[in-house]
Amino acid sequence: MKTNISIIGVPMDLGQSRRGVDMGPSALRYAGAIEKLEELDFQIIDLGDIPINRPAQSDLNDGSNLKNLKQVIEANQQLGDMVDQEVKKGNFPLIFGGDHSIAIGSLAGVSKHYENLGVIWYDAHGDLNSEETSPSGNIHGMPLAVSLGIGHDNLINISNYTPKVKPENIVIIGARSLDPGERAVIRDKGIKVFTMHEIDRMGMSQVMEESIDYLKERTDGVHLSLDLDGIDPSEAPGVGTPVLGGITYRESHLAMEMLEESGIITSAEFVEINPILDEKNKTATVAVALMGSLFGEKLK
Ligand code: B3U
Ligand code: MN
Ligand code: MN
Repeated sequence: MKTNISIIGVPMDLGQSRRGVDMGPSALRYAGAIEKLEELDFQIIDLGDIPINRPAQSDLNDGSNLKNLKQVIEANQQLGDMVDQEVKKGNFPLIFGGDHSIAIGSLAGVSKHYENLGVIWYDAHGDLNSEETSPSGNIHGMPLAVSLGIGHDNLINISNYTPKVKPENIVIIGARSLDPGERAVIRDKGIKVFTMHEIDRMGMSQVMEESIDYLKERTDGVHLSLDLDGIDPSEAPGVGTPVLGGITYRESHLAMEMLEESGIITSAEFVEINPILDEKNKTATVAVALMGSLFGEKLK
């Protein structure tokens, strides 16, 4: 029997500097995410959106270089608790972002249920910065580092344990914009990365085959963290930090279909959709189409 899917919206744009990603959950719902999953015969439990506190003037200079640290911690703690509850009930958590800082809470909620949680980080970026290496102070550039236990104490200890993932259980796919500090983390920790170079050389089919084999060997569950800026901005323009030369829509469908066939994915999130920067909700529409493939929509 198929598992139930629990949807949690996180309308947060505080992990970065361009307003508008907080409308991501609405854009995904408007693009028909719920209907698509219902068509595929899943029981959908829509838990609505988490309330996000906007920073008060007095929070803006709290001495930290991390933007909106307090609100990002509060939101992720709440998300972590909700995700934890859903996994306990045997439901598949599907999180609608929000900026990518929400992955901190998703992983906090999911990871305690697995010995060796795997993570697929589908993204133009590594999101492996810390306060020291970040060029921006934006926490959405840090969630993978935080989940490895690298970063501000209050971020890495959300849900009261750290680390959430081991470096050898991570696969990054689609990277093409990595800061020097992020490259150092990748090198030092030995994280598996398929950059655009490998996708071009090997083809998405082989990239996914290798990723799936690699994760199957060593993990007992896999969280898919899909940042829409992994996809080329010509096809997913509604993102805050577009990077040319990205993964195509077709390659992404293939990737999702192969993940579905493999049966390894146990939780997922779709993040960084900014409807203000989008063209007629194109990016949310792409995300919903990819959800279709991830959850088993077949052409025949
Ligand atoms: N690496 C840069 C830029 C960035 C990260 N994630 C996104 N942009 N979306 C940073 O600010 O950490
Ligand atoms: Mn990201
Ligand atoms: Mn990104």
